[in-house]
Amino acid sequence: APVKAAAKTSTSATQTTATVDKAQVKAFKEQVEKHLRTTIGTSPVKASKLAWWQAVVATVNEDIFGRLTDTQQTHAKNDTRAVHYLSAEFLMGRLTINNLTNLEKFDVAREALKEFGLDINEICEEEPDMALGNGGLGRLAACFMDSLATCNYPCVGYGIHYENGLFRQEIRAGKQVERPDSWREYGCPWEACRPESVQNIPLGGYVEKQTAPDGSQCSVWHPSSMIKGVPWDIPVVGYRGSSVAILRLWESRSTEQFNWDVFNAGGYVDAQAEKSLAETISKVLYPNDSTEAGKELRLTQQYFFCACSLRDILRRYKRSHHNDFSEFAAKIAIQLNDTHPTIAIPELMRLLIDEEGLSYDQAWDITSKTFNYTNHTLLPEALEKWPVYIFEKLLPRHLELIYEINFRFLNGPVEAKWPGNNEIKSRLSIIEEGEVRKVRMANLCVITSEHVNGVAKIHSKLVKENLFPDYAQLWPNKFCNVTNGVTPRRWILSCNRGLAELYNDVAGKDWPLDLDKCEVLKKYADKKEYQDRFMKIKHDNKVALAKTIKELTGVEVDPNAMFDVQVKRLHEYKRQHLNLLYIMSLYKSLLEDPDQDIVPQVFIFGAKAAPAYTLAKDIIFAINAVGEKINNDLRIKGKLKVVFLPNYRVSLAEKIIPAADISEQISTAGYEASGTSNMKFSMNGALTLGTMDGANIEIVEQAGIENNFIFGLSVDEVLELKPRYNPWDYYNADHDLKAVVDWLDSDFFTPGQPGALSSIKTSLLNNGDPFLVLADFASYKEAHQRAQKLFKDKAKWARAAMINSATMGIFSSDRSIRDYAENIWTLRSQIVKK
Ligand code: T68
Repeated sequence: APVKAAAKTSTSATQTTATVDKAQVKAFKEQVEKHLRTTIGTSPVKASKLAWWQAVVATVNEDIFGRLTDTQQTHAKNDTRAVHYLSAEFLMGRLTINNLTNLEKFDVAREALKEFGLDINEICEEEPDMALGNGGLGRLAACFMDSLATCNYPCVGYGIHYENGLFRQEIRAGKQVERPDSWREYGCPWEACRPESVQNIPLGGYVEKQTAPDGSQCSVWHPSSMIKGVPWDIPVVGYRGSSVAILRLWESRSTEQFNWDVFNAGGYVDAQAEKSLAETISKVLYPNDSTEAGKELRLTQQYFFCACSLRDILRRYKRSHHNDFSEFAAKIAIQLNDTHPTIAIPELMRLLIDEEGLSYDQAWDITSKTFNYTNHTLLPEALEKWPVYIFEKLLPRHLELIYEINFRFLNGPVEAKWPGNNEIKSRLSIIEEGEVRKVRMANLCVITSEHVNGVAKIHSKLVKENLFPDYAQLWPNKFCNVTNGVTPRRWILSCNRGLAELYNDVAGKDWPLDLDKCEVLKKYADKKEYQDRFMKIKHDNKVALAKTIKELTGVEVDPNAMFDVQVKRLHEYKRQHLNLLYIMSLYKSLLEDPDQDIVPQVFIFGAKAAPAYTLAKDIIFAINAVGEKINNDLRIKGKLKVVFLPNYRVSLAEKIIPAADISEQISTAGYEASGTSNMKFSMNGALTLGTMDGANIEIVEQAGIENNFIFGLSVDEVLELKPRYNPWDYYNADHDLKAVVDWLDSDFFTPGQPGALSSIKTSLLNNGDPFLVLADFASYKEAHQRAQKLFKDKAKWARAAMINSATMGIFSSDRSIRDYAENIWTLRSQIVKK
């Protein structure tokens, strides 16, 4: 529908009062109108909001593509070393506000649209989220692209152009329902197709052994099919337009060979059917976070995007170095974002040996200097292992190379260090023996990579000491840490304009490039005037979120209440059910004494569960059922509300995080590799209520343990307790805990459906409570009491919130990227010439 002129300007939290240059506004306006007419084919009177958004993007793109060319010419001219970030996931979210912000055009665009009678925030709501990732790992890759561009590092991000990103979550009768997410149903105006860089990727078939005239053996792969990889480029603009990085995502298509040469029998109609097989490869993102599905299609996806990316890298390298590979490792660094792109290792070996004619030793020398691997989890169920039979079917030549790598490793360095020790050999082997033989992808990564890093100090220590202890003995210097970070451009500047203005005032305008500058706010943390301003910003954000909550759930919440937030994927180790048990106990105590003086609280959840993860889905249902009951219970006089916001995603996080008072980071110690929302919350002035896990430890190191609410068992205590843990002991010893756990078994929250929440109780008692929820319950409750007490003292709370926000400098992803560049990639930044 056309947008009515003079649309009301919303009182969104992203509003600023900065004055903007009139000439720039005029020029932007003219460009938008020009694009509306000549690119989109409509006019200001009849344009829909979608059309306006498209015209804005077209306007911004004019700016971006010029800078992209400058960037690429600079890098080509200098023949720079570059990093290639391989990731099966990039959770980019929306790009418009971020690109405008990075080009310092947001205020101009806002004013220009206002003159058309439009509200920029409403227009930008038209943009679908680019949700090509599950959670933290995918979002980290997106923040890293922003920092790579901002810090001017030559780079390319490589991934998969999924037709459907992570499912859209609907909540029906309290339950999660998954719906497809077609993020580019009407086209994505940011991306550019690059037909000149299409790749053909072989798959399947068999390997033939041939004897060369000199008597040496070689392998010839006869693939059974060919898939076409079509690249789509998404430019990522650095802050203040520094350089433009490219995210190149591969879409699978069928090739002529695929249809006719190989599957020759069928004729036209059959060939069309075959087409769908090739096109299935990039159809959908696997919605499993932290579990490994082991499906053939998933390995095909991994291989497909790695093979396309490596060919792309080789093509570019050969443009300046022809067939001389001696400089390859000096010019190319490849970072593997978890084990998902591991297949790139044997693929590079294969390309160098089979296609470029290098010897095995030459190929290995290059390959082992090129790759680095980042580990994101210690959970055993997430460590990828592929059955050998799947490799035999899809990638027989790669399997052969993996065997060769393994043979040389076990008989070389392992035999030298532990002569004749078969037990160690079987532990370190890439191949897991057993009924079904499997390829352990993490082992292949560690053996090949120059560096292996974890994503927070504690996690990196556990990677080295508990996950790969034997490898660490062999190569102690291979293991290192790079603590995660998040981009302050998206996670403060774009999503919290009020706070951004405060930092502009106290820290100058360069803080988005040097987040350490924000530390000056500490100086003002005791000053009432600044406390008031800080808390007014928070309050405005809470008012805006309350409006969103009302729109999305119908639940009315009071912005003066304490907003307690847990948003992240649903997983037992993240312990949303610990939070739920606490809410139930609070509710119980309010029912017992409705007049007690507690701080009014709103508990806010957002979480998607993997579609096959039944218990996770049961926990979502339980949160909704308990919330429904509590929100409608007049006896407690609105002192407690529980909301579950459906379809948690990047764009929703941008509304939630700036409005949080409490950030729930309550994983069982040792299980959350790092966490990254914990950093975003702190930056935006929330206090962490959390365990000593992942990056929480480093957050309180910066912000002070006294300014957060730390509880629960430590990593060492968990490791010590786990083998002798009995949840019944805790259940029987704590009346309150027993009462709430038993409550799950009644039909109090699910009238007429007794047992609807029992699976949670079963997991906690009969299935051993694998994540020690009951063991941490009492300590968790006590931490909440501390939080309540502090919240009542407005000045003290404001001070703690300000100190948290002010001390998050090291969690800028610019710092992470510089760590990678200096310690792992040995990469230098390049100033782009115009
Ligand atoms: C997350 N991992 C970690 N995995 O859980 C989190 N897994 O602690 C960390 O902060 C973050 O990575 C960034 O380092 C994930 O998000 C996945 O999404 C995933 C996806 C597919 C398969 C396995």
